[in-house]
Amino acid sequence: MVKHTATSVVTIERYIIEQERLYPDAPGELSGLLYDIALAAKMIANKVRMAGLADIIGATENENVQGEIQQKLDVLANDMIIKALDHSGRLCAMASEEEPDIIQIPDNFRCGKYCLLFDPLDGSSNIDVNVPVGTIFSVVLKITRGARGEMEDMLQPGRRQVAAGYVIYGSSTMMVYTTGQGVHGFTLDPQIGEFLLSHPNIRIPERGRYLSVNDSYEQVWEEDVRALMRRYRGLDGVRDPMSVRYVGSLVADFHRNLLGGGLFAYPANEKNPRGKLRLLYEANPLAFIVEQAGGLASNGSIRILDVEPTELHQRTPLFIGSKSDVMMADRMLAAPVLAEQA
Ligand code: P6P
Repeated sequence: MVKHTATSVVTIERYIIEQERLYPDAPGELSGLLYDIALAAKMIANKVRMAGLADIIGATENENVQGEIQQKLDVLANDMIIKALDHSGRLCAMASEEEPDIIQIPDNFRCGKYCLLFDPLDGSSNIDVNVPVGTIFSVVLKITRGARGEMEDMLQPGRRQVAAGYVIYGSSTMMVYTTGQGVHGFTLDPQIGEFLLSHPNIRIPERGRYLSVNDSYEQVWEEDVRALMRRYRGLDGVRDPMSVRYVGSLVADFHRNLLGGGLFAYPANEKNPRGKLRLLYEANPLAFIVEQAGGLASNGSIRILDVEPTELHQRTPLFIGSKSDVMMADRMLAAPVLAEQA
């Protein structure tokens, strides 16, 4: 495989093809699926960029963008992803944070062998205050017989993923993905409408600089969680103190920690007894990415990728990021299951 650096001009399409060549028997369907997701990401980026202009743009007489933009952006993003992928012939079904049930492929389109699970626009409430938001996606192979996807195809543990990624709509738009051969980041050049390789082979530092957690739940955490957060802050003298960086947008917090080293923690609490974040299309894809980058992800007792799903929208506690910091969580919160696997 050609070794790329961030200075060579490599589009995401070229990179996907080069990765596919590593596996001659790969039929290319997964590559096509990743292109389609990159296309949907460009369309969503365009809408997210214009969100703040809805009132202004809407004032012109013939623009319908105000209605389109003012339609909740996460619903708009959801529809864009479905429309960009439902006719590709690569999917047997989809599942979205915005839809209660699985999304079937229309009868007039061919079914494929992959399932796509996604959160179309996580953290969308942050758009009004210009905080970065993101799209998160997970791809698994169909395991049931027949052409159409079934719930059983969606309820697979994260270790069965064949691809995962996210798009962050921030100061620039980036798409970061893995197919199990490392983690690669692409930055959208809006002038040419292409995602260009900017972060080849991302690796997360072993120890985190940043702690991302919402302290307002401190009073409703279990005592072991409180002790863990004191440790991350260096208050019990075991670890050097981490700086707290909490945006309140999962993809933004995760992305910063992936590049700079850190830990994102969303423990269970009285308000969210099973945690807040969704297993199938938030925790699982980010866990696949972080492990491919040398980090870890846990629910506080076992590896996220080993959690056996039972419901499409089930939630999970989440500790994800630098390996030594996630292992610290697993030592302090439960029997050290993760330590043997690391
Ligand atoms: P809290 C956004 O609503 C979100 O789903 C994630 O993007 C974010 O990490 C989390 O919730 C923030 O939750 O309870 O701290 O506001």
